[in-house]
Amino acid sequence: MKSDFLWGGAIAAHQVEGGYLSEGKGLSIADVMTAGSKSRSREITQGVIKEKYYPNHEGIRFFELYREDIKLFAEMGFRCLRTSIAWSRIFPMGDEEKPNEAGLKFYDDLFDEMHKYGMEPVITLSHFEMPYYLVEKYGGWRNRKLIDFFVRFSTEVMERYKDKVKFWLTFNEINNQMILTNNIFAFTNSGILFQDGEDRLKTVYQAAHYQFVASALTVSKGHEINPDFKIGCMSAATPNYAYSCHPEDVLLAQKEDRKNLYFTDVQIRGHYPAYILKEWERKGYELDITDLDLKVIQKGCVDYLGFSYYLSNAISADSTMKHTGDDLAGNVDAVENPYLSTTGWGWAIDPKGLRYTLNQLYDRYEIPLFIVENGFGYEDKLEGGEIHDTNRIEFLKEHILEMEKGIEEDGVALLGYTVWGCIDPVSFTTGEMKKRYGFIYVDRDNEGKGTYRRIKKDSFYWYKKVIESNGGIL
Ligand code: BGP
Repeated sequence: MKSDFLWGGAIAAHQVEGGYLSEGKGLSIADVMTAGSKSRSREITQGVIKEKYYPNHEGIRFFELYREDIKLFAEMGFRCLRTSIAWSRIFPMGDEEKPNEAGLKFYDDLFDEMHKYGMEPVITLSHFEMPYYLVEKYGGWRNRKLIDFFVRFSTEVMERYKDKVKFWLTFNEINNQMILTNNIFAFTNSGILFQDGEDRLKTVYQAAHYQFVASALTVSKGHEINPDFKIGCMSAATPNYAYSCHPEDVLLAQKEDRKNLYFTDVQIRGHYPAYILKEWERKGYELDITDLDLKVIQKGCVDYLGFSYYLSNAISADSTMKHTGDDLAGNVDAVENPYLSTTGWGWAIDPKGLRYTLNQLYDRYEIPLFIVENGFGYEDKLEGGEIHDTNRIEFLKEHILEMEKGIEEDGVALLGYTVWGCIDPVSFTTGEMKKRYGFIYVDRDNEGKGTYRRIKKDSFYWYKKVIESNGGIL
């Protein structure tokens, strides 16, 4: 492994910060989502309803405790920390002309704290936390005006932190919104609430187009602000395997892959791929895409591809098989993979899928990759004040091994690896606290009760050694 390989961890503002109205912050879309569970989806409410419980309001109080947490990350030897800037801390409503200075100051302090320990900030500009007002007033990313609001925000923060942040990501898991069977994804990606009977796919294609333009403008502006910036896109990489070698399964798996790859195709190659244009033609979609938009997209190609990797899917065209349907982890055409076990939340555990993904993406794009999320959600148990998370260690070890093969045997250019939820965050898909990912346990339960005390898990000491040995000792 190269000596500058960025080992670290990843979190997102809305899942850890709390302080949801502190220092002038406005409501974000994450602040109107209740807690769900494995079987019950999170509810999206109209504004904040007094009687309901919203786990992101408190998060894990990182807004207050970040100094202590960063110190713990530094103890593990993190070379970088990926987090996001909550848009609604900077522009509380989203459409203001002037930013909120107190919000800007918070991130100044946060980045200074990281640098104190030689930790490189890797910053996502939009991680499921746009200002809620933009949903109420403008309908979220349905509206072209969002491009200007986002670019105002991204320009403001890139200017402000031009000497503190080098690595940026534009939209987190931008491709998640293709999961149309569950309402939360279009909402968290794009602030879109579907109306009855609307053509959801068309709406999402339009919203994604505006985001491509906004992302490309951000990349171009960012390079003007500081030519050393590395600005990436961010995709949820879930490879789709054909369940069998039946050509129908193979073709369907390829079609499923394209639902993800189309996003990176546009952001990396700078134009819409033929298969998408054909699909729109077949469906009779006439989207609001101008010639100027296409030029902007062509000019603002990203510098690297950041991706999350948690699981793979097995795809079958056989309608008599049991499909996972609208499972949060799943895909309408996905079936159980008989060769893989799953996490308690039904996500297929597939370390080799990480190597497959690295190869698939690097072969296709030949630009640097960055694994900005990978992790194991598990209901950790405190035993006499300790947490023996051996299954998490096993999971990460297997994935890192495959990652190293991808670099050493296949020649993939990889910038770094950040473990998702390095300190237990609020789960994104379910809003639960008990779906834990961290090296550091946070004493808080699903109802928000607890001391918020931080406790090092066994994996904390293990990851410290991994980093110390630059991936040599796993
Ligand atoms: C990704 C998100 C993260 C994160 C992770 C784990 O989709 O980018 O925000 O939470 O998945 O998901 P969950 O928290 O639902 O287990």
